[in-house]
Amino acid sequence: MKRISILLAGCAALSFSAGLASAETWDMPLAYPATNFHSENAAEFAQCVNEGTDGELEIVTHPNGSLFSGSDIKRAVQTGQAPIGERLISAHANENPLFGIDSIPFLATSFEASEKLWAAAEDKMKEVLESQNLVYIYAAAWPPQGLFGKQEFNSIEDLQGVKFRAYNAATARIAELAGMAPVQIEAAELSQALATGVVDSFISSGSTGVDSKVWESLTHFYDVQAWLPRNLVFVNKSAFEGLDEATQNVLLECGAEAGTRGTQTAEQLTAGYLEELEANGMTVAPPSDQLREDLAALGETMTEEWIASAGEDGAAIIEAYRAQ
Ligand code: PCA
Repeated sequence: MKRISILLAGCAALSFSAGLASAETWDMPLAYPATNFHSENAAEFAQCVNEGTDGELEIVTHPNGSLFSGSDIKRAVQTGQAPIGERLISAHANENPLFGIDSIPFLATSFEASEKLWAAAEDKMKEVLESQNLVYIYAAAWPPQGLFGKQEFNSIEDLQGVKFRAYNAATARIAELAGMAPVQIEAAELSQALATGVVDSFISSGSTGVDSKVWESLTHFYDVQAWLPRNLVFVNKSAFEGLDEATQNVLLECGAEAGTRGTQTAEQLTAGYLEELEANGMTVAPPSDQLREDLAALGETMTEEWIASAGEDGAAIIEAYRAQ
């Protein structure tokens, strides 16, 4: 009896491994909620890959930091714990200043400018990622970044002492320069941090404002349009190299489409997010001249700091961007 069950178990194991050899499933951690446009775009990308490979490579997205928290996604993909993932790349500017190129205040403030900046930076970005065991698949922009709060901010003076949520080195540096106390918080924890008073201000897009229903805690949104950060999708290099060429090409082609589609969607949705903030009772306004001037001065300081930290490669990208 015992022998028979061992034999049966052996057969089951054999047929199971034969199935796996022909089709693979990749879990794809995402940091933002399922209904966020980046997450929806990633799901569409996954479907494109599933269809393009006739189900040979199935990508399953896991939104809202459910598989890995946002801050752990990049490392998870680098080390092969996850084969593919999406991450706000500027959150890793401490590893390489190049990752922060999309978050230099007031360097590229429109979708058009953001596309130009990215075009100037993309090759170098691919190179740096490759040196970290990652293959670049696509990047998509967030809507322009504005300032959220629960009081009027008419100048940088009004920011003094405010508890400020940061999501990368640039937002932490802004806090520091403006005399605020920065706390690093992932978007998935933002509502809670606002509700419990851990923070009461932050810089982000209307998209994240809506995702986090910030009107439950905050009252003001200043449409500063400071920069347009990007989410990047990358694959573990060994996982990528383990695929046949046709499958690699499907990933890259679906990725190219997803990058274009993601940024276009961000642009189409930008105004609607601000309307939604307003419809939920928030004051949505452009910054006062004084606040704009104060933030612009801070942006100049940070641009200089970035160029100094990013060396020749950084300077070359800025030059190429400005020459376009
Ligand atoms: N939302 C993300 C990053 C940029 C954005 O608009 C966030 O706040 O975490």
